[in-house]
Amino acid sequence: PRTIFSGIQPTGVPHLGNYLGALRQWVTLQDGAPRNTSLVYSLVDLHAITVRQDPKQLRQWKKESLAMLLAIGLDPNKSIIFHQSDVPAHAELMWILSCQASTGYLGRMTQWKDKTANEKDSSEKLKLGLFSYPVLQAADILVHRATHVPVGHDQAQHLEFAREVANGFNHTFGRDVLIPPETMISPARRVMSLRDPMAKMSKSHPDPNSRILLADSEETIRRKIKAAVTDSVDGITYDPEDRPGVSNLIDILYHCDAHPAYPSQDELAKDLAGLSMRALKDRVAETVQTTIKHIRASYAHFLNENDDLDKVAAQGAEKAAKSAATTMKAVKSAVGLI
Ligand code: AQP
Repeated sequence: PRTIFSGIQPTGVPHLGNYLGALRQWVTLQDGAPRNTSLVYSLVDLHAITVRQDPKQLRQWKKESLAMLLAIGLDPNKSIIFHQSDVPAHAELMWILSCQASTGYLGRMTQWKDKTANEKDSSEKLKLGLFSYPVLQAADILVHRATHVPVGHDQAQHLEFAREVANGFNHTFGRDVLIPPETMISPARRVMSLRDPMAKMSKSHPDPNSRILLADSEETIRRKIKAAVTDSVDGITYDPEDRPGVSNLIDILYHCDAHPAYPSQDELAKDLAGLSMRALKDRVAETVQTTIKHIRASYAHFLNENDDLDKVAAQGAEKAAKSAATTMKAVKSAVGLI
């Protein structure tokens, strides 16, 4: 049997990078799943609080993110959809795994190093939760005995850590309690920021024009893509190294098509070679609009269905708690807690 697990932080309406890099794959996996597959998708609110959040804002974001998971096509009858903090086993397993995890390994995580490099103030301000973020992520995955984890490329290192933790635990306690999961990276590995094409598109970047949200209006999509940073070289070519802005737009165009009509971005770029930058941007905006317009409409509908959202969350939490309980029993027994 296969178990798919993945998560997204409820820190704002998901963007095009989240969609092409992860969420679209969640839906494809759900819709094409053979009978013996379980699908578990979490809004990882405990991860969201590793940086300071405004409580009112966080509550609103949790609701919006849940509405968005339904809008993209996740079906609560086929997938378990739940808020991470509703299932205490995640945090409980995290503690047990923390007692196994090496601080040296955690300190080498790129995300930690990036975030600490940006933190201009003293390390007094850096929180333990941010450091141990990958341990919680490992617990999320392992507690549901996930065999496959669909994520964007930025999570590959954390997944490697999760495998290491699972193998380490099994080795220490001499039995195969935890399952080392396989990483599934989507073809759209890394959608870049529209304002800084060397950085990934992210929810937390201070400039809202750096990302396209799945709820953006057609006009907003056009405006943001028009303002995307490119270059002044004549003609269109695909060259991520030297022309990151243009190449990101080509990547977006290429990956918006779930079954790309071209064998590679290079081939697509050859067909676009004669276009002006403006014409390329118009074409990208049009394609993005076509890709997300149904999601936007569906999102507006689900956002107003408060009772339905509460019901989905409650049912999801109940199923997720059941899925986690089996693992917790085996883990506690292995460690000697029961
Ligand atoms: N730019 C991206 N391209 C491809 N995949 C991406 N993912 C995120 N950004 C890109 C994938 O989306 C899933 C959810 O990730 P997240 O909740 O961490 O989203 P985020 O936008 O990365 O959020 P933040 O707030 O900006 O977080 P930080 O600052 O931690 O990056 C994951 O599968 C991720 O790979």
